[in-house]
Amino acid sequence: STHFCTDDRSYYITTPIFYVNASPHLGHLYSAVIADCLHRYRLLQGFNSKFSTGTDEHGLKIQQAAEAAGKDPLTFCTDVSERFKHLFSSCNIAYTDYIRTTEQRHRRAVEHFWSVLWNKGLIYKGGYEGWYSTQDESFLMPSQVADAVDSSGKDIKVSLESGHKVEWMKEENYMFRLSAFRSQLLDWLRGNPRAIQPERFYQAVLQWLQEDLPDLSVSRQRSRLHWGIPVPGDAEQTIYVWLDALVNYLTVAGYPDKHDHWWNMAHHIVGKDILKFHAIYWPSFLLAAGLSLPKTIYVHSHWTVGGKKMSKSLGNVVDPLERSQIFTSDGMRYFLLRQGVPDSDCDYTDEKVIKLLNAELTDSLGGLLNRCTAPALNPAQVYPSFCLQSFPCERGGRAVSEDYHMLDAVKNLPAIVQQHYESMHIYKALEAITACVRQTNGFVQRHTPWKLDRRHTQDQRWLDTIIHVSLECLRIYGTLLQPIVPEISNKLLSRLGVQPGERSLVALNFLPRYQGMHCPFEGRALGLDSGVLFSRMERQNIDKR
Ligand code: ME8
Repeated sequence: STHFCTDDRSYYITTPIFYVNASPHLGHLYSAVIADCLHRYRLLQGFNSKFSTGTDEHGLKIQQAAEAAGKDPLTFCTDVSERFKHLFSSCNIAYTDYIRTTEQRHRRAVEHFWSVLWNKGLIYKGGYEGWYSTQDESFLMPSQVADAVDSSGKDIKVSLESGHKVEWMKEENYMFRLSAFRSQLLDWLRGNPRAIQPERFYQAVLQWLQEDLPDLSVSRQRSRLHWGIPVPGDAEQTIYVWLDALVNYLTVAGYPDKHDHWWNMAHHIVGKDILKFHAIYWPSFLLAAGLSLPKTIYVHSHWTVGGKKMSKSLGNVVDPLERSQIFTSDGMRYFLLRQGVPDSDCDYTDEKVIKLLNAELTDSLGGLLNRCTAPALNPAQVYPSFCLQSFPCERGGRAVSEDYHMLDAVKNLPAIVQQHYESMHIYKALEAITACVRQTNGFVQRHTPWKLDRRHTQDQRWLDTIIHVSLECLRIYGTLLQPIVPEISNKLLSRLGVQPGERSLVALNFLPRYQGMHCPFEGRALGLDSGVLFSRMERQNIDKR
């Protein structure tokens, strides 16, 4: 097997490295938010987690973009790379590593990697003739190309998959023996049915492997492509940008120096358009170099906008920085992870964001917190006592059967949420949390605590019990939501008086008093009131900005 497990408590998650030919768009933030969520989840479980992201700065596409901007390529790359960094810090993307392919450490890793393949005879000099898409930095088979007409009415050829223009290319260059790896790839996939998720994409890769797998051109003539890493020992050739880019995952792990620790724990997040590079080329390169394969490749679908593909020419590209300033970083994170389904494309509109955030963060979650902490119901501003006579394990107190259902649901929630996080079904985790928040609101609504009279002992005990149970539910929701909305969770947990050391996923221990056990929160003062949990969004206020 190519899988070695050295340390079960370590985790290494990556985003694709982003092309710097244009500014960050919504899809880039989406990739980063998914990885950030999984990274934060592992940290809360007590893992040692490494999270890397960065920028892909070489290749013909960047070379041309820099020329068009009239800038020297490195200055151009640095400017755009800084915009990605700025977006990520604005959206609380807590990466531990940021890599740029123009860094010296990366060049060293790529040169070493190339030499290993070369020395094993897996790269040879040959001639390449075929279609190339600069936009996709991708070689295409004749069957993947179609006729089209460009905006000036000229007949052109385009990639069937991306719609981007392709050009005929004929060059002397270096070829990688991709064809030699087909059966090893099939073995790997058949032996690891969870290696590519969701299932749909795993099946797609198996399908591709039924077709022809020709050798791959892995260099370009320097006269055509000067912006890249030269082939070691041949200054006339530049290494193909995808080989260069994929090695970034190894560079961050420490390659060519000691890298096993992280490399054996690698998980990749990728968009569906770059699956072939990650699920066919990359594992083949790794097999060729004698390295282990990634543990999982998580594939996500794309965001469309108003039903259309995002594109500069349509003018519908969503700027994630601007949107996160309007809706807040947590607002955008919540929306993307709640609405984004890995299996199929999702559509973005401001209206959907406003509706979702108002309903789930302002009304449902914020409303629940408000009710339980408002001075009218909680004048002492404490985590009140739980009274087992009012809410006994055996029926008979004031609780009704729906209340017992709710307790069951919240008790099971952490395990369900963790399962969903682990299979990258983050939207399902959020669906489950939302359903529980709704149930807790129903619980409060059903028992109308505002009608109880604190002067009567029985009422006062029941009232305190209702609040205690609700605060316990909120503590669970706040803790589980930390990977998704770190700022809101922090605000919520701080208001409940839950200390930073009490927020891990390991010892959640929901409602211990129900089992007659000690509850560390009972009787504790609430934290300071720092205002509403999440402000309501109004369409008019957004249009004005
Ligand atoms: O592909 N919705 O970089 P990139 C969601 N440099 N995600 C989208 C999207 C959309 N509309 N459009 C693009 C590259 N993405 C290479 C990666 S990794 C060794 C090299 C996603 O800037 C896309 O699927 O074009 C990919 O995962 C990521 O954005 C980066 O795209």
